Amino acid sequence: MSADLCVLGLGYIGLPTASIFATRGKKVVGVDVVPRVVETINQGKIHIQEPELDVLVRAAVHSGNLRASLKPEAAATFIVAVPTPFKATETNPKAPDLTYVESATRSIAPVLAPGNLVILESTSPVGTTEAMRDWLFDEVQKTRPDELPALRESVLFAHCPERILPGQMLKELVSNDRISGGLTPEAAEKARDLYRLFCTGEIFLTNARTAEMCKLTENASRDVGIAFANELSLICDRLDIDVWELIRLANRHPRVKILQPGPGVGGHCIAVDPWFIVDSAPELARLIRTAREVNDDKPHRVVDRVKACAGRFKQPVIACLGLAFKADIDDLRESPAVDIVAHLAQQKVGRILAVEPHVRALPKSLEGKGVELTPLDTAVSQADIVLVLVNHREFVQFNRRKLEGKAVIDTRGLWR
Ligand code: SAJ
Repeated sequence: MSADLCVLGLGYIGLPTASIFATRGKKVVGVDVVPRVVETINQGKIHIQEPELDVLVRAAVHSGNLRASLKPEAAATFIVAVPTPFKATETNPKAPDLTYVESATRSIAPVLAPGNLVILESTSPVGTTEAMRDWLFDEVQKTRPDELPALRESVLFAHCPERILPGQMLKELVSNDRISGGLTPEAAEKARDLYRLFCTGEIFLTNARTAEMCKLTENASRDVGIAFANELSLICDRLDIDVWELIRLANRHPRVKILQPGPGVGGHCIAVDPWFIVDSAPELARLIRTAREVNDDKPHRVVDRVKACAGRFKQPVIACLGLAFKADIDDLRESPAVDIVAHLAQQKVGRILAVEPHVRALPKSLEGKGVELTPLDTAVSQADIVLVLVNHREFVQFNRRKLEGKAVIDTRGLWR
């Protein structure tokens, strides 16, 4: 008997999605191209970190409803949740890379059956759901041409982007509103009915292109907001104004809600997705592009500031508080904090003590550079300069008296 669902890509989105469907009674086959991932999940374990995900995956696998595999299997619905990074091309250094979506989509062709629903969850440039349909039917044409008319007639396509916040994924997976954008109204409705199984938020119907743009717009909007705050922080440094106090006061206006400055924008979404809009309409997306540039520039500004401060000491010891891309998570990938520490080490600005309570070892990019992973108290007591890069709870609660006599560069406004 074929499965109810086949989920392609068992990463941060695919794995929780596959697991939650399985715990709600759907027969799910999860597909990943990495054998280690498949083996780990089949043992009821996880290869990524997210609060409570281990419990959910264990329950899903032990119920017998979730099984991982290296190849897609026949199912009523296929959900594609693979990465959509960017790549440099001749004309665009930040062009979307749809290689994974294309190969996952083509891999469905041998098991595709009439009436199937194919859903794209990956954050994608406008037009990707249509491209997905074309790739899939192109593959069918090459391998099962006789069956193409029946499949063309009946297979449905929709885009239902995820919106979950790393660190709160399982809660948001259930409670967030969703968008279901179909290539046809019937596809949008069918996808909505499927997600209703676990989604307690509202599910809004639209077309696929609007759904694609909506997801990109959400992250671009946050990026532009953060860029505004980051730009303010630079202006305030120049004008000798405390940016945190400024924002707190400005936000007392009933219609102003400024976000918080930081050392830059990390993570796998906000620093990537706005480029998909820029790529689609380069001459129109001026503000969105500039926001990206402002946020990408921020880590360099932090490094310059530390260098200027370090010049005051003979052999400066710099305690760098936090490596994660944001507070209270252990995810160090695409983290501006890691970049800043790497630059400081590379430029030999001083002895670098990195404090990251959420990890046991330094990431590969910092190995062999003389960076020392150090407990918070030790690092601060030895430091001339304390550089705050992440607002982890442990740092917020730190006894500020221990900072006396130290130069503090606080990119997160932690101790205001
Ligand atoms: N940041 C600031 N200042 C702020 C807010 C965030 O500097 O005021 C920084 C964070 O420190 C971090 C980066 O921005 O480095 C991104 O963090 P985030 O919490 O804003 O977002 P992500 O990347 O963890 O998750 C985002 C979310 N999108 C929105 O809030 C619009 C999430 O809902 C999406 O599902 C996710 O992207 C995604 O997968 O696209």
